[in-house]
Amino acid sequence: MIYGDNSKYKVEYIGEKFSKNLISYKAIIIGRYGVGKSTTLKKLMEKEFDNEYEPTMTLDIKNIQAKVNEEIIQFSILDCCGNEKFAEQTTNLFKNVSITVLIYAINDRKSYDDLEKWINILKENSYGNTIFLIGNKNDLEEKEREVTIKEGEEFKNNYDDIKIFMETSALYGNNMDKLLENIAIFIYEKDKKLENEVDKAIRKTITLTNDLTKQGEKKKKKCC
Ligand SMILES: Nc1nc2c(ncn2[C@@H]2O[C@H](COP(=O)(O)OP(=O)(O)O)[C@@H](O)[C@H]2O)c(=O)[nH]1
Ligand SMILES: [Mg+2]
Repeated sequence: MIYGDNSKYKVEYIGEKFSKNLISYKAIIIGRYGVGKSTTLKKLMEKEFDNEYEPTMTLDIKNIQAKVNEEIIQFSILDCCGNEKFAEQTTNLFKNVSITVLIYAINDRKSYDDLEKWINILKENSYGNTIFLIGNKNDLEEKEREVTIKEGEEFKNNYDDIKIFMETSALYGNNMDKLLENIAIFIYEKDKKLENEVDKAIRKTITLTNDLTKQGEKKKKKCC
């Protein structure tokens, strides 16, 4: 889907794992409070990795490895706080992010109206970041809907940085496999582009995931 046809990719999930010898790419989940960020991460992990998930009040980070076309890739997914103030204060979170999963809820107009604000925060604090736009809670009845699919598509079409738009239900799992697959494929393609070995070596030393884990533990900032 991300490159028109995902059938040329074979994606297998290895599981929750971190290896120092692989570049770790970073994905972050953001959006207004209550849109389903934590539920999305929970469902992604449950669905593909059969994990026990314990929700946490602090920043949640999952390190994931997958094989795409027989090549092992590694990425972390961060469940961030749905509060712009928190996001502004912790702008380090957005540094070196490869993918932002920006979520609104289809029954929450405010969460859709807030999207531009989030994009501005991202633009100010990250570079080369690709956005996957998600309209969550599409299991709800039509009468509860406050944002149409067309509006989601239109928003996506207005921003070059947004590569994907899809509606999901984190509660029931609709499109969760597609979301994870697209993250893995995007990371695989990005990894392939990093052909310059020097560039790779520099990036390896960044070991963002470690830094962030430490940071999260130190600060014990509360997440919404
Ligand atoms: N109907 C429906 N409810 C959802 C969905 N995803 C999350 N929720 C509910 O929305 C509320 C907020 O979800 P949560 O993941 O905590 O939102 P967060 O603040 O963005 O992390 C919870 O009561 C969830 O059960 C969904 O896809 N459909
Ligand atoms: Mg949450």
